[in-house]
Amino acid sequence: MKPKISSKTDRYINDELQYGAHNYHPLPVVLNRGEGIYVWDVEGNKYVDFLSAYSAVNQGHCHPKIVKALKEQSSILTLTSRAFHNNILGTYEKYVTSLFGYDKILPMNTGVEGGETAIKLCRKWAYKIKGVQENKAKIIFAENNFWGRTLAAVSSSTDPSAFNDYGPYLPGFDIVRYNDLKDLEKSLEDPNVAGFMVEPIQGEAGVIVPDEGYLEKAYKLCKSKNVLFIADEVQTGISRTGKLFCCQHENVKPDILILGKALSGGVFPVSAVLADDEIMMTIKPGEHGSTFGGNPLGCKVAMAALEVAVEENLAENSKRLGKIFREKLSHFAKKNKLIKLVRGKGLLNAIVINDSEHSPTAWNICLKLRDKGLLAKPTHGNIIRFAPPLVINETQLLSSVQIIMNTFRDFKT
Ligand code: IF1
Repeated sequence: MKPKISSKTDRYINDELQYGAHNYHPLPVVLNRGEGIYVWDVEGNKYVDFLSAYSAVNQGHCHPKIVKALKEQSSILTLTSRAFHNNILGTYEKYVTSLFGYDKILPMNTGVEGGETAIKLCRKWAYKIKGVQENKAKIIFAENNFWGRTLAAVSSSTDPSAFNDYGPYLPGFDIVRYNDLKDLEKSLEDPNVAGFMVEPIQGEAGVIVPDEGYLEKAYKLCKSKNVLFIADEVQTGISRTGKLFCCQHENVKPDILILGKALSGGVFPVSAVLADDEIMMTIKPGEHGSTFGGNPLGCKVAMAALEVAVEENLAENSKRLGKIFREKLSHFAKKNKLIKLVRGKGLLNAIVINDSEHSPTAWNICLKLRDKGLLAKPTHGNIIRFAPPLVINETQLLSSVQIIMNTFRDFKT
């Protein structure tokens, strides 16, 4: 059934077009409410959210426990800055470092600030501990990486739409092919290499899952050259792929772990960098930080969000239902020529469409999915990411899979 679209939807969209920067091209739907796996638009249409704000609402929209933490703390103390201590930060730091198994945490706000912090830590460690010559530290990234929109992030990008017209770029970055240990080994021969920063599964690139053992072997190669293994788990972390964080699938403990998005359940911008003392203590007082980093409100929200992930066994649910999702759709793909393949881990999955990456097919399929009550969005061109909140149950997943199959079955290119 086609959703009701009225002048109300158009009015909201037109206001954004008139008064807002045009730095996005959203699906034409105007949401005004979210609860659990569902969102509603201004016309009253209900949708199951299969994007989860790019894996930020793993705990479901407006999770009562997280909202309660936000409401309570917001009327007590929201922000002190780090000029003073507060009664929440240390408790939060103790909880998170114990949960993830690290000596220390450096609290930030957005995922990209987490990436920036990791790079600064890695460079500082290279000069102070590894003994790399000042300003010579190199950091390796994987082709098709995505870790945000800052100048450092776009300086390491291989996607012209991310870096075009934003030069001059930050030096000291090297690129290797993802999931290619030979390429990494060659790049690691440079004695100035300080770190290798990589997503355990490449999200924006189209949910690219590396070969079994890649992360562990990459980690060992880095250790053999005294290079830090930095895992960007902003999108794959917090139970999304079936473990608390994705590197755990291969028993890899990253030297630096970057978290964001669902660290706060999508309620408040909270990110974090975790590392052990040898690395973390290279940054001295006054050498890094941010106004909101470690604010009591964000810390309370993040503790509630992590407790939800643990108490509601979101990783187990993600692992079990993700398997069902891929099995059902891979079977369906055998008799639907529009689907090239289905891939993913846990409830981070994608369907690769049998069409050029410049074709509008993926976008048009997402419009049809919207008409059938499911929201998803293409990553690059011909790939549609499917990442529902991890609180989804089997019945809801199966009915969502049915919507996806019906949409592909009925789609006319
Ligand atoms: C947008 C993409 C996803 C991330 C990883 C760090 C960050 C992200 C692995 C930075 C952020 C977001 C950014 C958002 C859309 C979304 C996205 F499409 F852009 F690429 F998820 F795949 N590491 N990803 O995925 O975190 O600073 O945004 O909090 O910029 O449009 P952030």
